[in-house]
Amino acid sequence: MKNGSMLYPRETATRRLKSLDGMWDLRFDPSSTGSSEGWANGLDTSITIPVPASFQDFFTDKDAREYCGDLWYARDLYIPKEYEGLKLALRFGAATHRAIVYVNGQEVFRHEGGFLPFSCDITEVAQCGAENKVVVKLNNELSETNLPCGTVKVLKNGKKIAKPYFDFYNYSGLNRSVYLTAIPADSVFGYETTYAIDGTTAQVGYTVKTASSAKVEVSLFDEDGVLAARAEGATGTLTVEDAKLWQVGKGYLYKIVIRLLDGDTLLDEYYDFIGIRTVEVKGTDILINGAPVYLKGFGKHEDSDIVGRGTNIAQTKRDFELMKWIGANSFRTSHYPYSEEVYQMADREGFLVIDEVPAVGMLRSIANFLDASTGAQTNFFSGDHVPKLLERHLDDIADMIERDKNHPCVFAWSLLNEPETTDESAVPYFERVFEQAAKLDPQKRPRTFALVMNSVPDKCKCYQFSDIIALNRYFGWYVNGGPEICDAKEAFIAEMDKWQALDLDKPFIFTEYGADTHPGIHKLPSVMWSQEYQIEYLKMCHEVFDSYPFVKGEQVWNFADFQTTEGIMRCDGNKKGIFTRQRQPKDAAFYFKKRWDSLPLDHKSNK
Ligand code: GCB
Repeated sequence: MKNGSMLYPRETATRRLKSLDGMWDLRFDPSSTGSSEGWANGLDTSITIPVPASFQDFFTDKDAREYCGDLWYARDLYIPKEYEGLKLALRFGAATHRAIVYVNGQEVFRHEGGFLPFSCDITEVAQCGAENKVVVKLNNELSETNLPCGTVKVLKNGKKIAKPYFDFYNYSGLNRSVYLTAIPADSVFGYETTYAIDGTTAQVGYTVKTASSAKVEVSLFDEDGVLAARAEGATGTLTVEDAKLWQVGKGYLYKIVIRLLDGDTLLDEYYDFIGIRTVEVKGTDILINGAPVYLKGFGKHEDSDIVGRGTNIAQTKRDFELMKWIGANSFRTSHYPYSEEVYQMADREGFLVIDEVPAVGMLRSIANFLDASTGAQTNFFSGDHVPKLLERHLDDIADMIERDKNHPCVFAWSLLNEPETTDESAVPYFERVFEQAAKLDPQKRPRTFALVMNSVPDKCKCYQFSDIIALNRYFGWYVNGGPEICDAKEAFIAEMDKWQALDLDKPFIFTEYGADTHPGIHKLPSVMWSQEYQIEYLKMCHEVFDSYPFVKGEQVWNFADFQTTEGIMRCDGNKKGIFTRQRQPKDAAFYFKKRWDSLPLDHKSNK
C-alpha cells in the first residue's frame, strides 16, 4: 500500500490534529489466531499499555517482556463531526517492526519496518461524530528480509524469542506518537529545499509537492517573525538578504509557511522550520557553510528506563543539555532513524546529525561485536534473502530521506552499520544503496556507512562508496584489552597507516570506539570495566586520532549505557556509556569535557 504524506503532523488554519497517545488495549497472540478470531474488530483483554512506549519493560513476568510474535493494540477514537469533508488519516510515528491497521474492522494499511512513519488514509471507513475502533496488529519478529536483521528462535516449550544480529534490545510496540490528521482534499503533500549562499545573500530553492492544482505561495519568516522572503509557484527560489545562517552550536531557524490558494481563498496551510546552511565534503574536510568542522560527539540510542525505545522528549532534553555541557557538536542516530522530535531539538541547538537507516545486523551472527574482530565470514550478501532485503533497504532509505531531508541538522546519511564488506557480493548491493541516497536527496549530502573491525583497507570491498569514511574500532577492548593496550595501540596505528597509504583524500571519522565500564568499579591500577580503564582506553584512541590529519571527527560509543539482549558479554546491557542509562556522568565525561572544550571547531582543518 502506498504511504501517505511524511510531513510532520501540525495543526494550522486548515489542518486538524488529534493525538491518540495514551493508554491502548493490548493482547498477545502467540498462536496467531487473532485474525481468524475477529480481533480486528476489538480486543477481549484486560491488559492496557501506554503509547508511545515499547511494551516490554512494563511487565514483571519474563514471558511478557520477551514476547516475540503477533501482538495487537486497540483503542476507541471519537472523530469530531467538524472533521467531515476533510481527508482523514492515521499517522504512526513508528510501529515496530510490522503493522496491519484496521479501522472499524476494515483493514486500511500494511507497513513493514519499525523506525519510520506511515500515514494511512481512513476517510472512507471513518465515521465522523462517532466513536471508531482503531486496531493495530503488530509483529516484532526479526528476519533477514527486514531491517534491522536478525532471526527468531523457537524454544522447546514453543515460545519464540528474538535473536538480533545486533547489539540492542528488540524494543517494540507503538514506540512513537499516533495521530489522527484531518486535512483538506487540496493539500500540501511534501516539500524540499536547497541552499546557495553568496556573501550575505542566500538563495533558497524549493519544490512543493501538492495534491492540488491550486496556486502555491511560500513565505519565510525569521525568528522575530519578520517576513524574509516570499515566492509563488510549486518550484521557485526565495532570495533572503542578510541571511542568518544555521551554524554549528547556533541553529538559527526560519519558519517556512506553504499556502495553497484559490484566488484569495486559503485551501491549505502547512509550516515547518528550516535552516540556511550548506554541506560539502572537500578533500579531507567536512564543510558547513564553507567552513571546516571537526565532529565531537556520540553514537547514541533511543533507550530509556521503563519506556524502552519509546519517544521520551523529557530524556531527549536532558541528553541535549548533557551534550552541550560536555562540548559535543554532533551525534549519529545509531542504528535507526530516531523520533522526529530529536531532529527538531538538534535543529534548534545546532547539532550535526548523521542520520542512519536501520540497516544493522548485516553480518549473520548473534554476537557480531565479537565476530567482527575475528574475521568471521558469513557471506551475508549472497543469500536468497538479498533481493527482498535490498528492496526493504531502498524503501527505508527513501522514507528516511523523505522524512528528514528538510532538517538542517542532518548533514550526512549513514546507509549501513557494520555490514559484511569482505565478500564481492556486497558490491552490487552497496551500489544500489548508495545510488538511492544520491538520487533522492535534494541537498546531495555526503553518504557514509560504519565500517566494522574487519573492514580494513586490504579486505573491504566497499569503502570507496563512502564520501566520508566512518570507522568503528575497538582496539583495546575486543582485541588486546587491559595490559595488552600497548599492542592495541600498535595494531591500531598499523591499520591507520594502511588507510593513510591509500591517500583517499576523503575525511575519516570514528563513528564508534569505546570500552564497557561499570560506574561502580574503581581500580588502581586499572582493570577492564573500571572507570580508570575507560579513560586510559579513550586517551590511547585519541592519541591515535590526533596523529592522523585526515581524521575529522570522533563519536564515542556510546552516549549512555543501553539495554541489549542478555548474554555473557553484557552486564544488564551495554556499559560503554559516557553517561549512565539514568544520564549521570561517569568519570570519562569529565575527561571528554576537558578535551572537547579545548578542541576548536575547525580542529585539523586544511584551511
Ligand atoms: C559495534 C556496534 C554497536 C555495538 C558496539 C559494541 O560495533 O555497531 O551496535 O553496541 O559495537 O559495544 O560492541
